[in-house]
Amino acid sequence: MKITIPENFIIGAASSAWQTEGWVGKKENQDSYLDRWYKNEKFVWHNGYGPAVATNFMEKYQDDVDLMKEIKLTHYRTSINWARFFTDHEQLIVDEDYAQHISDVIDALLAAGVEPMLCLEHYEVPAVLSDKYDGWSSRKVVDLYAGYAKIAFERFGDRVKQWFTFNEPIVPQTRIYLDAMRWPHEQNTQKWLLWNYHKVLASAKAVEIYHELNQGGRIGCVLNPEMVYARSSSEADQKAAAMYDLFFNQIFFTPMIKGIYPQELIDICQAHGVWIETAAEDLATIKENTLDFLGVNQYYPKRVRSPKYAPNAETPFHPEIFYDTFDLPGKQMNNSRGWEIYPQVMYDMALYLKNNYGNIPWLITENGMGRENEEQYQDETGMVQDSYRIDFIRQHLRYLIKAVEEGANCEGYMLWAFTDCVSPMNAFKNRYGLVRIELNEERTRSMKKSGLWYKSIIETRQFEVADEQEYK
Ligand code: BGP
Repeated sequence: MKITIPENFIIGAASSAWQTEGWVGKKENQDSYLDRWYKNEKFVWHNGYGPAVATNFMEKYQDDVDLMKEIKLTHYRTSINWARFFTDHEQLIVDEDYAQHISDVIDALLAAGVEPMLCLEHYEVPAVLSDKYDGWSSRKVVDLYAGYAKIAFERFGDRVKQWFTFNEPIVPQTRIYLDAMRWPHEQNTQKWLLWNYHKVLASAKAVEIYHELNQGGRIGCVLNPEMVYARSSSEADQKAAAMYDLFFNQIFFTPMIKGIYPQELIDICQAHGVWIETAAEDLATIKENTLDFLGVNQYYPKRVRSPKYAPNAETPFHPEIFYDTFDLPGKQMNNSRGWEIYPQVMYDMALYLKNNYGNIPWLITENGMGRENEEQYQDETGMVQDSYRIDFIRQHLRYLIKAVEEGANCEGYMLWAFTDCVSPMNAFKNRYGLVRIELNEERTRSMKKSGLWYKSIIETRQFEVADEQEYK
């Protein structure tokens, strides 16, 4: 079947600063939280690769921009590395070398006909602020972030018209404080809520500042809601899905889009003694500064059932007392990443936003397929014949476009990622790019088959898709 891409629907690609840049030119006090984690627990990073070299985008960005031009890419999202943007993170003294790099990247993109979209934080919180203030535990960090946002808008807002306050703001504290699986291994549900809240507040402050500057663009936030599916229609399973949605989706959607916190969330957290103190003035900032648009990272469905066992009273409160993860028999898998493949998430998420959040304008800011050992698919010319990635994109795009045809306000699809890049812990294990990166000293780039296919859909605004797809 032939699918036509709607007019003005963006077909873009994404990445982030810390996952590409590398440390060339990085100064002593410019570690981000990620850099610090890499230094402290290198053994958890696949084969020892990490942010230190990454793809060496600092020195090689023009190569990437040339390849973007070659496939006629029109939009590219990356982030500013907050930790590298200042030489003094409290006095807000800008690192002019790094700021010049960002400016050069923006100019190079624009010269190639690629619109830059910038995110202010893709987990790059400065480690000096983690040390001194315990990161997002502190209200002070919210104000420092707001100061940073203002300077970034002032410096680059003339050329950058689409901004994001955060990428997946729920993720670090969920891994660190809710699930305690990352350094520094502290389980603390209340701190998880505090970090969530401070990021919502920081985002609202950035929105406020951006609007005051009146630069003629728009500002959103990249969230990673999980489309939740209950195992069955039973009341208990439905409740499990609703609770998961409340604790992991509504917790950001509702304050950022509607300006308020869901009362049910507050009530449950209060009943379990983990709710946080909130100042009336800050709640007013959240209320008055909702997002202009939304970025949605969407990779896989979340399937839940009602819990099999009663909670252990000695275990600290965790929302998982309301659900167990459900393993659907026969599901299709991306075994490299361990994620289920279910392209209908695109359609279902689009309708969820339409029905629950006033059909706010949004776009897919990430979706993609990380695959291990891609060298086995290199042909005699060295090109990776990644047909599985093309099939994956086709099916996801098809469901997204179906939702657009039914009135969803989705403005585009941005693939993760333009080039292969570093993942937290998995490093270069799973490759996501349209462009392959060799792990040699030069970090040589080469176009994959999917890159050429992407070019063809950008040019023709059409693609073929099979009714059924198996992902091999
Ligand atoms: C998203 C992140 C990206 C990227 C992607 C792929 O959650 O925003 O930074 O890493 O996931 O996931 P992973 O790298 O864990 O395979």
